[in-house]
Amino acid sequence: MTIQTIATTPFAGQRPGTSGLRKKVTEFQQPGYLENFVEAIFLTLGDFQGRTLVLGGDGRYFNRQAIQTILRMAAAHGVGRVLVGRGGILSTPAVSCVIRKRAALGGIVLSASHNPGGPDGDFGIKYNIDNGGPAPEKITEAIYEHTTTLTSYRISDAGPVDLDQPGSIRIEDMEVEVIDSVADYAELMAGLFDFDAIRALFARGFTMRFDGMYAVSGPYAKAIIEGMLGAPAGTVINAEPLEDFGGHHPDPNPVNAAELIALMDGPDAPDFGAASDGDGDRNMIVGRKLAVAPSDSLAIIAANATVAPGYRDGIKGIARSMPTSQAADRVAAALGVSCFETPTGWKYFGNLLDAGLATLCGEESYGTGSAHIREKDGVWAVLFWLNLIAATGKSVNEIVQAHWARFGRNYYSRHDYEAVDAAAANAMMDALRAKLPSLAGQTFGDYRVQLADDFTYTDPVDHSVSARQGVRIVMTDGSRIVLRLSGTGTEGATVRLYLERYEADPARHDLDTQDALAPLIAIAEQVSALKQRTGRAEPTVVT
Ligand code: VG1
Ligand code: CO
Repeated sequence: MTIQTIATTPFAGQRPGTSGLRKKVTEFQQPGYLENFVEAIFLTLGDFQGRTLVLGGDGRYFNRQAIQTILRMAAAHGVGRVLVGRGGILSTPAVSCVIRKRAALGGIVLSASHNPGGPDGDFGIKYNIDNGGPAPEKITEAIYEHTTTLTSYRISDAGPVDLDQPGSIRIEDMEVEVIDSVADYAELMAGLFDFDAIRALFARGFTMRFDGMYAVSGPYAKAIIEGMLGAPAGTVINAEPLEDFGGHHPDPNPVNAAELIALMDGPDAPDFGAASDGDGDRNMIVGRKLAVAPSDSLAIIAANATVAPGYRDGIKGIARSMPTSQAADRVAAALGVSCFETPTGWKYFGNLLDAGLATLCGEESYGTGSAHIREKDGVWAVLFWLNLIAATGKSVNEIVQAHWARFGRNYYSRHDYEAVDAAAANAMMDALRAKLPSLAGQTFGDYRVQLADDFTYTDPVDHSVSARQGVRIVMTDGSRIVLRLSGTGTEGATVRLYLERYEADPARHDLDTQDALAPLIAIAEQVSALKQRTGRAEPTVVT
């Protein structure tokens, strides 16, 4: 085994987005592309000699190959030990859990999350720091700077490691330990939730369907829900991670998890439905004929947190991304705790969680989580709901309706315009930004604009400032229109339009969401000319 220094030249465009570097697999397959980015991570890390790194991914195409390359590079750089998930499999929340539990220096997550996989699909790589969370912007920017100047990378010429064989082997002076992908994570969950109560619930005949979407959460859900909690075999479906996710979009929303939604709408619906995404950090909660809005799920978890043993002492605060509905704000006010509003992306929650300012976090994009790790966590959210159902004896629908009756309902929807022309999307956002100063005070039908700005976040802990995080048009009644460009896509630009309207009156809590939001949808088009500028008559996906 020898360590080699290989000459290379920079690739343009290796700046991490909302959640790491995401590109087409074919781009990652270019010689040196992955190596350059990994070299840039090592150049950024500083003192990692002899330390431990965690490594794993969602099992998508190129996962195993990337792991072999990263192991050989880690060995060449003097890393002490790498903990790698068996078969190369670790969900994003499991990486976060293992980093924290084993006091690792950090970890590398290989995933493009909800983006499709396979040879023509997407791949991604992300660095997580020692708190278990995504690297903050100052680190991702430093990594990016290195990608623009590096001239070589170092790699061992050692042969491949058998990723399917648990145990330890060495590459150069580095130890590679192939660990059980699920064990540490399952143990953490067992300490947070009332597994006895959930076991009793299943023993009473409660029925559930968890759709793993052929992605990474399948093995976790199977081991925990069927294995530890005694749900009947077949409760977890599509549980085996496939390199192309069975050709599907591993995104747990009513559009992409259509099969689960059809089941929950039909005569054979189980009591509870749930799904998770490519890398296991998202979740969708479904009752009979009811897909719970992720923003509502966050609010409901917060309002009921103390039913779960891990949160029995109450929560310190809630944090939500700016486009996420304000349903959680109402719960925070009722509980007398703070509610923080951050830019989109889990990395902005890290400081709040580390400082003990927030316990629960959530995003409208089917992401919920807590201070137990530093990533959003799909299986965790599903287990919380199971615990809640077991503790209250109520159905998903009853829980949601009771919540709206108490706090009011925040009607909420997101319209995505995917793979539109990037220049047109940028021009639309620029024109909208230019208009913002004139919008405040203007009246549109029943709505009057109270505030119109491009969201700037100042982190309350380290005071770092993140500007241009999304245009928000806030009405005097709290209704909102938010527009931003996605930072996870790999084709053209994706415009996201977020719409929210508050309704206090229980007599108006069963409106169709799109109908309830229709006036705001029209105002959004009027001020942004989104359809006209992108040449799209309709959004690609409505959630
Ligand atoms: C999207 C979501 C965001 C989420 C991010 C990563 O980002 O909107 O809320 O944190 O994906 O999720 P964007 O920039 O495309 O809007 V995951 O599950 O893909 O890691
Ligand atoms: Co994800």
